[in-house]
Parts: sequence; structure tokens; C-alpha cells
Amino acid sequence: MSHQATAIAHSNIALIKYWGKRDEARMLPMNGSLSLTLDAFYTRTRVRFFPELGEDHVRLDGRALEGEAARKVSRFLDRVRALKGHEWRAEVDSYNQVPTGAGLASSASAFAALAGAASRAIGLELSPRELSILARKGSGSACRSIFAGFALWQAGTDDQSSYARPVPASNLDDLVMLVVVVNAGHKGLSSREGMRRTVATSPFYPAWVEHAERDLERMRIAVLEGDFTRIGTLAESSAMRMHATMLSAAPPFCYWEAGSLLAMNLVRQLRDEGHECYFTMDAGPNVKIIAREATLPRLRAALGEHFGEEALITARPGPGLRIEDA
Ligand code: 2P0
Repeated sequence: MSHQATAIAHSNIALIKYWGKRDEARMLPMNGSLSLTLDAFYTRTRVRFFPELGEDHVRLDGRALEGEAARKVSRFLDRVRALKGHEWRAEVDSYNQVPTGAGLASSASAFAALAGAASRAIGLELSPRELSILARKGSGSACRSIFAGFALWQAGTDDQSSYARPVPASNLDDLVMLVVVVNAGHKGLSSREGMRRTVATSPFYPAWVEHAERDLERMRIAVLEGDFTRIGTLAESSAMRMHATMLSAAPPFCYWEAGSLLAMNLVRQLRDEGHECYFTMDAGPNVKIIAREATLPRLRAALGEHFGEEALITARPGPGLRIEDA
């Protein structure tokens, strides 16, 4: 019997952001979040377990991972091994269709794919909810990438109640996300460290948590009703409030660059001209514009003028996790 499997998971962008953990060891978030899984960015991961192997070997885009990045994968594999009661070590081969570490959620697709491939390879048959719980322990946002389209991660109160599920949507098939790659380089402060500092030091943080839970329910309803204006307004506000907690941390930090501000201003300008669109930003300088298919040509022209066509990536609602036995 071969102990191998391959999984493909797409990344997701949060419309209501996850920012801060209440329990880092158990990877429980302070607040729930809601995201859109995207077609354009994904990770394909093959895991092969070998009973005789002495240690895990992890490759990303063909190159051996070392140091903390490799240990993070091994610790995750330890969880999978513990679930099955095997000591087997693994060879992991992962390929990213995402600029790694540029705020385009590579850890979400990475750990969702790893959860799918490793669990199947070792002989576990997990439900989508169990896969979401497992993926969460690799990286919080990964629990949402198990699902296609819109997903809601309920914060929960313990390990088994903190997972994502699909959110029913109506009239949103023409939703698009235009990613403006302001800077594709590796970001400075990791999300994990940024969250830690924000929770510990920002006086705005309690207000963030309170509003995030309220906005989460509003967003769920807006998605259910297909209310694009409400979705965009809530998403933009969630992103701005999250970044306000970073600006108010000690020491303060900021992921924005000059190009980020330019893109945000262009979005506001286009909106004022009647081309409805909204922006969101994550733990990096890139700006993601939420729009509808009909507005896309105008947006691409306006943003392309400043950033160049090659800096624009059009993403659409994407599929959930797929696992193959080979
Ligand atoms: C999100 N981000 O909801 C938020 C918004 C970035 C900004 O989830 O520590 O890689 O592994 O749980 O999930 C990015 O952080 O952090 C993230 P960990 P993760 O998408």
C-alpha cells in the first residue's frame, strides 16, 4: 500500500478579518472571520510517508525548507501522526501559485493543502469540519481554505468548536477581486508576531474585537442576500479597523507602502465616479479590490495606468480543497 496523497487548496482573502489570538497554543482566534476563496492562487502539495525515514523532508517550489519554516511543517505533521498513532516521517513537496509571504495568504493555501494531503496519505478519512480544525492548527486562516467561495470561521471556545463552514450566497457569481501587487517581496513582520504585539499593546484592541463580531453577522447576511454595496462597505471598514490596531500598537507598525495609499485613493475616486468598488488589505502592502465583472475593464485600465498591467491579477471565487490518492 502506498502512503501518499496530493491535495490542492486555494488561498482566501478575508472580508471580515481575523486579527489576534486568545489562545496561541490552541490557535483559537479572538474573533470570527469571513473570507472568499480565490481561483487564482493555490498550493499543490504531495505528502509521502515512509515508515523507514529518519526525519521529515520538506520542499517548497523544489527547494528544501530549513529552520523554523521546516519545523513548523514537522510540528504540523506531528499532529497528523498523533491522530493516526504512527511515527512515520514524510517527504513533502509543495508548489505555490501565490507570491509567498507577500500578504496574499500563502499560509492559508499551504496548510489547507498540507492538512488534506497528510491526513489522506497517513490513512485518515476526515470530514470537511475535521480538516478545517486540523488546518487551523497550522495557520488560522487555513481553516477557511477548506471551502469553496465564502467561508465563515467561527471563533469557538475550544479546539472542537473553532472551525470554518461555507456561507450560502446569492447573486454573487460575478464578484471579482482585483489584486494590485504593490510589492511582491517578502514582508517584514509576520502576521503571527503582528497579532501578538497588537493584542498585547493596542488600546484599540478591545474595540476591534467587539466590532468584528458584530460586523461578522452583518457580513454573513449581506452575502446571503447578495448585497454587494454592504459587502464592500463592511469589508473596507474591517480592513481599516484592523490596520488601526497595528498603528496603535507599541511599537507601532504598518504594512502600507506609498503604492498602497495610491491604490486606495484610486478606488475611492473610481467609486465617486460611479464605478462601484471597495478595497481590502492584509498583512502586506498589496491591495485587493472587490468589484463586479462589469466594472473590471474600467478598474484594470485605471489601476494599470499607475501600476502597469503586469501588477494586476484578477481573481474570482475559487474551489474548496481537493485530495487525490497519488
Ligand atoms: C485574515 N490575516 O483574516 C487575516 C487578516 C492577515 C490579515 O489570517 O498566526 O497566517 O498562522 O494564524 O492566518 C494571516 O495570518 O496567521 C491572516 P496564523 P495567518 O486573513
